Amino acid sequence: MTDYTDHIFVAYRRRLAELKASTNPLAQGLAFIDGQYVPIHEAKIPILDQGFLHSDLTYDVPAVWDGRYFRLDDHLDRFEESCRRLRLHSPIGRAEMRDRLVEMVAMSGIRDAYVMMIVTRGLRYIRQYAPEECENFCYLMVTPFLWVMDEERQKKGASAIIARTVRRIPPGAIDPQVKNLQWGDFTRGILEARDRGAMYPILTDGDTNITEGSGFNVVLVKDRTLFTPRKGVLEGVTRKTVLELAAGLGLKVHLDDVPVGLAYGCDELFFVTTAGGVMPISELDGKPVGNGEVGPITKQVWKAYWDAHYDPKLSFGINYY
Ligand code: PDG
Repeated sequence: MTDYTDHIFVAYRRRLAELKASTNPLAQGLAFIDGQYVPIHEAKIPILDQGFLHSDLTYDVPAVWDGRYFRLDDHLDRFEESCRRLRLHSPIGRAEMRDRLVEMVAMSGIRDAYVMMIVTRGLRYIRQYAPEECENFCYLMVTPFLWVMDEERQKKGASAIIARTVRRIPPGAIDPQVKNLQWGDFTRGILEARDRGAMYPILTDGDTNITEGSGFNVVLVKDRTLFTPRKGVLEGVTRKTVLELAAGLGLKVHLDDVPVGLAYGCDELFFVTTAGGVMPISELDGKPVGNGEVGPITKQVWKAYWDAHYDPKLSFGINYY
């Protein structure tokens, strides 16, 4: 029986099998640290880096799909803006970073990659913390593609909860538009989800609106309209892609506050992230979303999203060695 995801997953599984059989020593990934390329499993960070000691860093994650970089410049734009807001200065400039990110994928031979760029505050002794005095560090990383939701769950839809033991950290404390790894709230949300027999948490803003979940934006579908929060969330590139595709699918977009009550009454619900694409949710707080199956709009969006990876306006091919 064919499934709406098959045209993507069948070819992906073939490429994954080729990667597993590869004799390239970088096929499991590589990192760029302190001017050197190293195989991913040998890559280490210095313990005095404030990125580790204070989570004083920002990062971004673009992906490569079927040998093509997807929206790399959008990720670099967001990354530059995140660095600016935190007053971080990458020791390598944008053009060099871009070239290295392409080169690293080509060196690894990885056709479907999860790519990470991180700028940290840099080295400083434990309590002698003066952010303005640090020389910032840059780390780049390429690994095989990661799925926040596995194939089986993408076909059937997964379970989620709206967390009630934790809220999303407020923008006045940590700005969610700056991509960060301060996952304290998300981790509590994931633990609550497990306690309640579900996979994924959605966090609220503590004021009856939905924000986002542990590494993804949230989109609700009601009456052929996509609802997703305007503020208090990372402005995801996947979400941007989905919202751009919406008009072509005959869908309206509502970018504003999204009250929790709307989630309980929505027709369909899905999450979006680079590391997994469009992720259908079929159960919320123990009850079916819609009829409990992956809905028709989610399926259309899923297909349009993956097809967009071959659009030359959004992606470019990598010349592998
Ligand atoms: N919101 C948060 C908090 C995120 O971390 C991410 C991406 C998104 C939204 C979606 O943004 P975009 O569409 O630009 O990818 N997070 C992924 C997954 C992290 C994980 O480990 O689960 C990432 O950083 O790779």
